[in-house]
Formats: sequence, C-alpha cells, structure tokens
Amino acid sequence: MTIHRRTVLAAGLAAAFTLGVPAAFAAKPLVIGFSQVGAESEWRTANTVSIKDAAKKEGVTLKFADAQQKQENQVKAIRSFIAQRVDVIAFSPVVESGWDTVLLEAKRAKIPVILTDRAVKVSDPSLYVSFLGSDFVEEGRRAGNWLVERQKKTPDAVLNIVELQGTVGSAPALDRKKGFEEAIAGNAKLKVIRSQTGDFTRAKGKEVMEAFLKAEGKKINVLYAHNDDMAIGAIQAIEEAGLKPGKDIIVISIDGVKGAFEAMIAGKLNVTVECNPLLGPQLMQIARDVVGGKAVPKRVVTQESVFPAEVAAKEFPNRKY
Ligand code: GYE
Repeated sequence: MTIHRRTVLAAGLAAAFTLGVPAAFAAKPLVIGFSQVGAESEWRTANTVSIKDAAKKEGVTLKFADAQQKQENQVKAIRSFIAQRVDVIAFSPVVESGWDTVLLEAKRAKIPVILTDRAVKVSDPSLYVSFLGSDFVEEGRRAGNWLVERQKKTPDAVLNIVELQGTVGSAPALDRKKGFEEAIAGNAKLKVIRSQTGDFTRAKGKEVMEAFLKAEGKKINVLYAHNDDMAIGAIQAIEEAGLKPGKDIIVISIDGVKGAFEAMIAGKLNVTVECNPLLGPQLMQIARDVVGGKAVPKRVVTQESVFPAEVAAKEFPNRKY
C-alpha cells in the first residue's frame, strides 16, 4: 500500500517535471467551503446536487456544510472555513441580516466570499465579491401578474388571497412578498386576507393552510405560496378539507420543481414561476476567476420563466429538477 502510494506520487512528480512545471507549482485543487441553508425543499436538494456535481466534475475540493436552516450554524461553518484557510467561501445565507462580523473576519483573512442563491444586507458591499442567484422580486411580480391576468376572466368577483411566506427574514420571502404586492396593487378585486410563514417546507405549508381554512373556510379563493413545497403541502390540506385545489382555490407557487409539474398535470396547481437551482457550474467558474485574479461581476442573475398548468405536460420531460 505504502509502496503503491509512493509510486503514484513519484509518477505525479515526474509528470509535473516532464511538463516543465516544478512540482511545487503543479496546480493544486481549488478548495471551496460551502455553507448550504439546509434540505428544506425539492429546490434545495437540486441546488445541493448541482453544486456537488459541478465541484466533482471540475476537480474542486468542496467542503460542504448543511446549516439545517440555522444562521448560527452558517456562522460556525464560515469560521471553520476561515480556520482551514480554504481558497473561496461560498454560501447561501438563510436570512438577510446579521452577517457583517463574520464576513469581515473572512475579508481580514483575505478569503473571497461568493453569495449563491440568497442575498445579504451588509453595511459594506466589499464584504463579498459576487452574488449569483435569482431576482426574487421579479419572481413575485410574475406570480402577481399571472393572477392579475387570471382575474380578468371573472372581472366582477373579489378574489381573497392567502399567502404562505417563506422563511422569516430570508431574501426570497421578503422579495417574493414585495414583488407580488407590487403587481396586484391597484386592483381592488385582489385582496390578501391572511399571510403567514410556512418556512418553505411541505409540513409547515400544510399546517398553516389548515389554520387558514379553519379561520376563513370558503372565503379563500387563491393561495399564493412562496415555494412549490409549501403549495404541495397546502394542496393536501385543501383536499382534506373537502375542496378542490386548482379549482375551488387557485394555487400559485414558485420554483418549478418536478413535484409542481406533477401537481399541475393532476389539475391541482395553476401556475409555477421558475426559480433555477442549478447554480453549480456558474459558481465554480466565478470561484476560479476570483482566485485567478480576474474581475468578476458583482451580480449574476439567473434566467427564468413562468409555467402555467396548460403547458405542464409538454414541459415536464424537459425539466431537470
Ligand atoms: O425557492 C425554496 C428554498 O432560496 C430560492 O429556498 C431559494 C428558496 C426556494 O427552500 O424552495
């Protein structure tokens, strides 16, 4: 075993010299420390797989930490990446605020930070080099615009909306609420009657929808969920209450995961606004560029569309997550 390992090492050194590269300077793998939010949704699972696969494909050493939706765990993970002196720290911040101190520590240690998926609110924007992810306000607007169009089919009816918000204080929850409100503002027939967090999970989405149904019953005409998983949980609650999701209650959500397409094909979900989780390859590129001393864009916005139920069956085979 020892002999074998030495042989391999010697061969590696020889190869490096043959290529005219002194062994000491032979390319060493890029090391990225990545702190993930958790495993709360189908979207998140696809995002994790994308990042791990891209790292593997690119020969990047990925130190991956799952924060289980807790900011304190992310802070700990970032501090441990600093202590290990990784080349780049990347993370998807569970909430927007409270990052100044730890990001300053990374900056002082001269380790570049790349934000993926979610934004932070910091006093000094130089605390991170780049932010790769979706425009969540625009996603909320797209959801709202779809409803504004839909309302035109029943121009005289008031549509009472219940909203399932994402994780409290997270960028997607704040922005998707804002964008949706912006799109429906000025339409007196569209009214949000209840709004509460379902923490981006199916279980919580179901639980909160049950409470909405108990309180408002048949007054509810529309559900707007900040992600597909909460919508899928809520759909179950609607069915258990003896109502038809997609018909008695219009269901709108965001992400565009396979589960949402299945729900649309079954006639239970009316529309999903796409949010692309496949950020791995772009993240690896930005990390390489930063370490290579290249200028990187401060903001990279992912391209996305809207999928109403009418196109679900046709689009389903093309979905990658
Ligand atoms: O929409 C949701 C996930 O930050 C965009 O987080 C992401 C959101 C996504 O839990 O499903």
